[in-house]
Amino acid sequence: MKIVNATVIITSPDRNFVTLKLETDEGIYGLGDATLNGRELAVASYLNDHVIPCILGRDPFQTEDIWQYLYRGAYWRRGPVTMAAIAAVDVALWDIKGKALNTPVYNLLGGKSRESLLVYCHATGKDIEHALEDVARHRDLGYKAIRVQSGIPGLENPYGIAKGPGNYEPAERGLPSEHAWATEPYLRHVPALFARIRTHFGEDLHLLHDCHHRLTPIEASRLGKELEPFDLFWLEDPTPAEHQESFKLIREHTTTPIAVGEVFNTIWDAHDLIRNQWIDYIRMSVVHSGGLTHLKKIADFAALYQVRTGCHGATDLSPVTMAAALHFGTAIHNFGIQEHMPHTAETDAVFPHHYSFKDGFMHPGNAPGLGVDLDESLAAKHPYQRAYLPINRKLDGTLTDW
Ligand code: EZ4
Ligand code: CO
Repeated sequence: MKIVNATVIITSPDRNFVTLKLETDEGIYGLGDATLNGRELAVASYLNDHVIPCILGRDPFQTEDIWQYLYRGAYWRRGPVTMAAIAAVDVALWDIKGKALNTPVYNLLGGKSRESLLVYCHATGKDIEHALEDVARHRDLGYKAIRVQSGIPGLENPYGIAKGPGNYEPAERGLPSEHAWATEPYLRHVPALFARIRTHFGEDLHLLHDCHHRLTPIEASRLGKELEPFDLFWLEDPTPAEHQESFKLIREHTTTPIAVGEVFNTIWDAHDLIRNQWIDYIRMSVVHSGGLTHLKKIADFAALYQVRTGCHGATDLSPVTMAAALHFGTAIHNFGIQEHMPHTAETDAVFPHHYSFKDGFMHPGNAPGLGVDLDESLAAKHPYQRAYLPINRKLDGTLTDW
């Protein structure tokens, strides 16, 4: 079998998605997600201008060799643009392989280690009362694990909070908006939020919280400690992780489990975090971490250190990535949890799929390959629209992490 055609399809049903379609001489095609929130066109160009000419004519079964060819052959290694482009090729190849062998991708990655995957959703509210209402709504939808974020007194529109009813979407069309951030009121507020949630909902719900990289290591240590009585499933992105050793300080101060990795691209971003057991969950995603070929190796490495997966699953990861993550999580031994931020009906219509949600768990479906398709004529009706994530500044104007 040979790859004979490759197309990059950009669509924006409600937000931007970049998809690679690889076609073979036997009529089988595969899909890979190449979406990089706010930098979509850079990955599209990387694929169109630099990758596609090199892979035409190759054997789509050679997932390992093609991965190494794109990673080592580029000379310039790593980085989100490169790794998203490699992921798109890799995932499309696994999709082709599954379809050619008439089996779901999870069977190619080790077969079923479980029947379905525990997922967590996002509950948000402009204040504690509204956050409690949103937790109740998600619990009633069947979720067993809920990430909770709430507005902070004195801060308008902090990142991670839905602006109104309906699905939350962090990317905004147009140029980036800017929001104020202050750590002191945040640190005072979050323990109160979780105290109220536990009083209200009892001990059974798994509760998670995302700090969006906004704390220093010692601030994160304090927060982790103060949250211990509320038994969090994890505290996510407590501090930026470019300097991996920052997590040592947090680890020495708190037993609240720590998750990180949604912005990582390769194993080298997590190597120290994992081998020193400074984290409990590695959140790298299929699309931003070089595809299934690389993420499988990362999961196997993490397993040696009792670190489990908690793959990023926000709406900026397309249904192709959600399908790939579910096949992956079905097969690996050290699966922990999967993030689930449901796509809108418009996005689901562009990407018809076989995966499903029921009673707090997701299942990849049993269709050959990934079990996700792209309606190209519908996709063409939704052209790209410039969009960015918001920017955060401290009250004095200093730019901060988010
Ligand atoms: O900010 O996906 O855990 N989920 C998150 C997401 C990320 C966005 C960035 O593109 O933190 O909402
Ligand atoms: Co996050």
